[in-house]
Amino acid sequence: MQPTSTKSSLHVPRESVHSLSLDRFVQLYQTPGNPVVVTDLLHQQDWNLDYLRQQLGTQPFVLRYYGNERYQQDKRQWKSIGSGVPPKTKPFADYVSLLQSREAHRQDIYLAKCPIHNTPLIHTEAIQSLQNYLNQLGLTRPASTLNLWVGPGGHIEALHYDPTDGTLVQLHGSKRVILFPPSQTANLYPFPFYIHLKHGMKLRSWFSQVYPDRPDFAAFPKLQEALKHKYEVILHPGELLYIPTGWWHEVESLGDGMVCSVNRFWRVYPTRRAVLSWQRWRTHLGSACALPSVAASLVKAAFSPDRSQRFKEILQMF
Ligand SMILES: O=C(O)CCC(=O)C(=O)O
Repeated sequence: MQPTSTKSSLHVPRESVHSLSLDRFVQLYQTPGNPVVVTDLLHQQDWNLDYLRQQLGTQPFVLRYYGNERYQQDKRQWKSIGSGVPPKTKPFADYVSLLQSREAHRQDIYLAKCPIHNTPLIHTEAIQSLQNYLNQLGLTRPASTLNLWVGPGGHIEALHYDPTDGTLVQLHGSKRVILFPPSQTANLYPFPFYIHLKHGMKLRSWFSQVYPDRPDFAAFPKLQEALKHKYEVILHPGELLYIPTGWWHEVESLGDGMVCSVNRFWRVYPTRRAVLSWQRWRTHLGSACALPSVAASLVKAAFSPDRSQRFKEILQMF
C-alpha cells in the first residue's frame, strides 16, 4: 500500500478493525514489514488515572527518572538512555501522586515497559479482547509479555528501533509517533554497536543521536535525506500501531495530563524478514559487547543488601 503524504511527513495507512482481515494484514503489512494503524478497537474502558489506581493500588513498579534536561542535551553526551536511566521502584499509588502533583512532569518520570501479567489488568475485558484480536491478526508468537506505559504529557521516548515487531495500543490520551524506515538507519546516526563495551546496556546502539524535530545538519548532514522519509502518526485511544522490526520510532505523549498505552513485542515473521534485517544483527552484536559489563553488574548485585531488587532492575533493562 502506498503511503500518502502531506507537508513534510508521510502518513502510515489506517485500517478499521472491522475491515482488516488476516490475509490483508499479512500481505500488506506483516510480510513486507510495513507499519499500519488499526482503528476502532477497545471501547470498553477509559484507562484514566482513577481506573489505574483502583486496579493497581500499591503494587510496586519500576519508574524511570529521565530528568527534564535530558532532551536539551547533545545526545553524544548521554551516558544512559531507555531502560538504562536511573530506576526507582515505587507503589503505583505513589506514582499517581507524582503525576497529580506534576512532579512526574517536572522530573520527567516514566512508568515504561512494565509487565502486567501479574496485575489485575491482565484479566480486564479490554486486555482479553485485545489478545483475541491480536491472535486474529496472526500475532501468535510473543517475544514479551504485555507491558504498561504510563507517563506525563510532554514525555518523549527517544528515537530508536526494536529487534522485534511491536504493537503499541493507546488507552488514554494520545501519542505522536515519528517513524523512519529501516533503509534510513545510516542517515539517523545510531550510536555504534561497540558503545556497549564501555556503557553496557545503559546506552544503546539501537538509539539515534539525532533529534528529528530539532535537526543539527552541521553535525548530522545525512539527516536531511532521512527527513524525506519521515512518517508521522497521531495515535488516539482505541488505536493500535504495528511497528515492524528495524523501523525507527520516537514517541511523544501529547497534552498536559496522563497518557497510557500497552505494548507487546512479537517474534519477527516471516523468518526471512528477521534474517535479512541488518538492524537486528547490529543489535545482537551490541548485546554481545555488553556481556562483560552486564556480568559485572550481576556480580555486584549479588553482594548488595537489596539483592533481589537490584536483580529485578537489571532484568528490567532488557
Ligand atoms: O510509548 C512509548 O513511550 C514507547 C513505546 C515504544 O517504544 C514501543 O512500543 O516500541
